[in-house]
Amino acid sequence: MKIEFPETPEFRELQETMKKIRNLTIQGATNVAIYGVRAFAIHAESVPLSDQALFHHLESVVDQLSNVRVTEPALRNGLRYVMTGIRLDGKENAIAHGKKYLDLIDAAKLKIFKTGAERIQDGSRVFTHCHSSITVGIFLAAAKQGKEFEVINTETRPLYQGRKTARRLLKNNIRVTHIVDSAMRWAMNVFKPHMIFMGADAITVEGVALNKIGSRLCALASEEEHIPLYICTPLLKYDQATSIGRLSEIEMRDPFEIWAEDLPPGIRIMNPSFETIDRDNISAYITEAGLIPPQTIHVTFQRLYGSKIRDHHG
Ligand code: RUB
Repeated sequence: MKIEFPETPEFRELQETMKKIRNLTIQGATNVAIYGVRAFAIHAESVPLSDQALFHHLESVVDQLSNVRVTEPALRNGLRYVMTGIRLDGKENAIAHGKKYLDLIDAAKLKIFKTGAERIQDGSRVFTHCHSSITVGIFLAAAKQGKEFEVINTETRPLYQGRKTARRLLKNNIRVTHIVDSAMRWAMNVFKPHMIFMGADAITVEGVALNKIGSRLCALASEEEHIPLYICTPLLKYDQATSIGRLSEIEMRDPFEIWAEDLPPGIRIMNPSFETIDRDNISAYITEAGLIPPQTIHVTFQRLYGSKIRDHHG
């Protein structure tokens, strides 16, 4: 659905943000939430509408923004948070409400970086997949504490987000061994990493994590190699709709990301962006509430955010 109205600079900026989220210029669930909520709040505060027309318009924007990438509940939770604020005290405070949500993200990040860095010791080898700003933040925090450790990371086909991880770590003098995705199990067997740290896009009521495609293979290989796997994420990625029985949706991306030219006629290409990691493969979540078992996701989210963040379904 295309929203035709209104053509303000703030609305154009919002549309530009949506484009950047779609094409991964803005990448990773946390950044998607930060930039999406910020652009939405700025637009909401400036939009020249009131009463019913205002809410009708904003709800359609929330809908559109939430569907740019469907596996991103941290963005949806943030948009709901701002909408609740607007309903309570008007659009004039939309930016302030957006900022409060971003403050929740910032506070969560700091706690996660601290807890995650505790797990890393001198001489640790840590395996990771894709690019997660939260996981990278933990590595940087551990390096800042003077710990000497090594990261083994996948390139992450088809869009090579793993290169982003490798570059950031190298820039901060962290040793990196970079492998193709299909060498995951091999690398675990050869390098015997002490632990696996991965981010998440969504967390379900069962404690299942959704993360970049390849994450479940990584989890299965970790089981074979007896390597503990930690999901590093703010609980703000909890998909509240799963608690009323809905399934978390998995984004399917354009096939051209996999094979752009000289396609053999008749070929079918599938490009799922994410997949689930079974809770039985997750040793713990590293969250703003500390290390928590997958079974406690729902109650911990409720304890921390239950009164503040409700989506339609919560
Ligand atoms: C990125 C990805 C990341 C999570 C967590 O996928 O799967 O592991 O989003 O990221 P994509 P963060 O590149 O398709 O966005 O820790 O930054 O929230």
